[in-house]
Amino acid sequence: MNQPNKAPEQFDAVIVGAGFSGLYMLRRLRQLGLSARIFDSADDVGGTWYWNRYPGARCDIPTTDYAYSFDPGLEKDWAWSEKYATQPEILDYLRFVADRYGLRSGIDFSTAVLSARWDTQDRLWTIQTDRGAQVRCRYYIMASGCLSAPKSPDIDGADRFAGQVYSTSRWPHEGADFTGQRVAVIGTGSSGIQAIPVIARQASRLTVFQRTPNFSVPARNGAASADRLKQLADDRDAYRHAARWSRAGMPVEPTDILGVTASDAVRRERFEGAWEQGELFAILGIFADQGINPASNDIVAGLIREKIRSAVNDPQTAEALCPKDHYFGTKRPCLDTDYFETYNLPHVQLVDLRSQPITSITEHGIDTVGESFDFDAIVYATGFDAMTGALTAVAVTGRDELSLKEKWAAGPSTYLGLMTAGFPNFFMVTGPGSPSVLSNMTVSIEQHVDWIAGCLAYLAGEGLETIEPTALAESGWDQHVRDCAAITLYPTANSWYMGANVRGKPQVFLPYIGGVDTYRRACDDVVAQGYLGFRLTGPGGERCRDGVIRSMQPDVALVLEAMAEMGLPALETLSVADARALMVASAQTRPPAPEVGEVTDAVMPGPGGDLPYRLYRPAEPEGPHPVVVYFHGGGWVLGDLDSDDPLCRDLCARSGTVVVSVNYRHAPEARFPAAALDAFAAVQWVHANASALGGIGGQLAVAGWSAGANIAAVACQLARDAGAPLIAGQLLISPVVDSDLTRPSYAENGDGYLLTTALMRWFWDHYADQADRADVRAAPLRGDLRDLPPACILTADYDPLRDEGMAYAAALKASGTPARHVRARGHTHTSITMVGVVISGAPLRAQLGQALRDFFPPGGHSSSKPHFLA
Ligand code: NA7
Repeated sequence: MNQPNKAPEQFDAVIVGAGFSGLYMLRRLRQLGLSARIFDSADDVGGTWYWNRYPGARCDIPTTDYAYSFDPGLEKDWAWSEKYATQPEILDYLRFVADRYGLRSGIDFSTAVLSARWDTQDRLWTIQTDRGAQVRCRYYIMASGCLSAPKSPDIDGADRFAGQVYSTSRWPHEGADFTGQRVAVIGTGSSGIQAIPVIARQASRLTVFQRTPNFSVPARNGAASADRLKQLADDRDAYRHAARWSRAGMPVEPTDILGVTASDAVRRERFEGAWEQGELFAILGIFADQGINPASNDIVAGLIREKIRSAVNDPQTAEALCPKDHYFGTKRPCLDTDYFETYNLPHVQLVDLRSQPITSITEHGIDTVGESFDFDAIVYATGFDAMTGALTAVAVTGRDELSLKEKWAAGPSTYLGLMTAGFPNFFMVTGPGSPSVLSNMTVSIEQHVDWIAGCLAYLAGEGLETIEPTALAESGWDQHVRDCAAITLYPTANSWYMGANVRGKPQVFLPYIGGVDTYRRACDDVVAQGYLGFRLTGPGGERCRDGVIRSMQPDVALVLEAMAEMGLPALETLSVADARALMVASAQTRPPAPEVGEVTDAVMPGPGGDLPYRLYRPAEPEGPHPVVVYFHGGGWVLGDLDSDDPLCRDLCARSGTVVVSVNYRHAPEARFPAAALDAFAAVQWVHANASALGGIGGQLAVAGWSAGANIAAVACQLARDAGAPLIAGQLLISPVVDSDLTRPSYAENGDGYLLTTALMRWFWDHYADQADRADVRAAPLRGDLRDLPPACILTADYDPLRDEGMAYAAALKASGTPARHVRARGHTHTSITMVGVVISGAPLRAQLGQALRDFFPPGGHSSSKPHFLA
């Protein structure tokens, strides 16, 4: 208890947790000359390795990599005995570290932090522990682990069982002897899968209660990989550097082989190689697309199921052990030693809770539907309230009485997974929104600790006292975390990554899946930009450079990076012929385009000669269909029927319309207004021949991308002026609608996003004389916008043409023409068209497909008012 009148002890920082994170944090703070104290409820160091002492407990990242790298001397003085060290060995290592750096003197063991409260006046945290002591600190750091708050098993009658009860995450220090006992294990995650084969060696009968079968790979434990040891011996620094800048915190070279396009032989060879290696990041990285493409994932999952079936003798048990309800990797896969083979032992039985659920736990054992079991011991391997459980277990109260639990009621919200708005000077090591559990934890921990230490050093150096993220920066990061997850298969699983294992927990994808390297770059960029998105205060005043660190869609950013690496010449520096050849060559590397019912090439008459066209007919519903006349992009200079083929297929499949893609005349051979006149002629011809094309008479819309959208918009104006044909709608994707290259979006996005200001100028120069550029057939924004077909206009954030597209939507509306604006958030001019490559474009293309459908009221003739505006 605090002595009356005795002021609470004060530190620069209080750290919760004496595991990998807390120990290194304490060392770093001491190096900065800051006073710091760790509180830990355990009576020794170790964190997760203190508590999880169940039989068979090991790390599932090779120990060469699952270790600190901050001190080469430490690495020299510690040698791991195995590829995957056991829990006792890892605990010994952490004890060794604590002693080596004299950290124990800074730790209060057997002391749990109950609450932490921010005092706005004093700019200090008040920490209350279960020992009665209160301490105050400037910085409050939760180094409490991602998987440290055990989840309640949530099973009826759990407190009635009279036998021995064990939990893998709170294993007794004296161990457990199951010799001759009838033992139940509930749960088949990593803990269960590691413990089951070991418990089976002692128990007289072992019954495993499995809710969800899990993918598991043989760990092939033994000596550490000779190759890795050699790499470390040869150049430790290079190895550690590569790990820090890798996707997952281990120096694994990512593949660019796609599962969907690889031959059977390559698939098998890569799979068997990873299976033999016995490492998680190997099996998770067999194909570049296995985490995002269901078909690719199915290949890996299918091969693992083959292995399970061949390991387990009883076909029914094997089938029950085969995971089929989630994509491989979307729940944490496991590494095991003889797990599946254990089910071949006569005294081991699997109970599949999906077909035989538990009704209750009884005094003697477990009752399931149709069967009762008696046990001497029950082992719960039921997992954790992951990532947020330990953080919200402490009553953290920030500014304005804001409680962390309340703030996160709908899911956690953080800036970089490091801090959260409303809680000044409150840091999380590997918090939600950081790579953490998807990475090699030790690498992520060191990065977070180093970032926090760097931040505190900066504050001290600048005479600042508080740091807190802004609401804008935080919501931007949350959005980025969601965007990264959305392009993967991960959110489809009922996993603890999603919070789905804890009843009532909001289901959001908790970790950052963009990669350790990408994440580290974001953290570094925040610092380099003067702590972008943070509000810093101190006696010297307040400073804040507000902003969002990442707002581009992650797959768009990857495409840009990949293209930059290819070092292709800028199109406008090439001759027209070479630019066209480059476009054709790059189209050849595209993934397979979506299937449609039928594709036919033909020609139609045009004002300057025949115009080639390609007709896409949907597989369903049965025709006739409404018809969409589509014009490809390419600045009136480039592009052809192939260039926009994937997009046409996609639009056709999504909208259920016949799409007629027309190859109009190109500049410089045929300059303005040839393309526009061809477009209008094509619309007239398709209208006149709709039935022969399998279309519904009178149900005609136009669509186009970029310069193709320019001539589509012009065709609508010409048709209106001519009084025919009646066009039901215009879908304009990132349209060119004006020749003014001075709008802000040109200044913001004119360089670096493929369509550049220089390229746009090159296009205009080839297409139209200066005098013609104000002509409404070149710049439809300058035309009369009344009585035009309803429009759907997509604009992309990172597009020089963004502002003119938005201006067109606004001007149409102002003129009484119905117009819907679709914002392609985080996209570039081209990314939306990259079907099968830029996955984040799919929901937008779904909106475009729906817009086309909406132009045509179901079962009726087109009216001037589309469905979505009715
Ligand atoms: P996990 O991976 O969350 O596994 C918990 C297991 O317990 C999992 O199979 C659960 O099935 C099962 N479970 C949880 N509650 C129940 C109930 N009520 N009834 C039956 N089965 C239940 O935790 P681990 O400790 O194994 O591993 C955690 C991480 O530690 C691991 O990923 C490594 O990173 C290290 P479910 O899948 O939810 O249906």
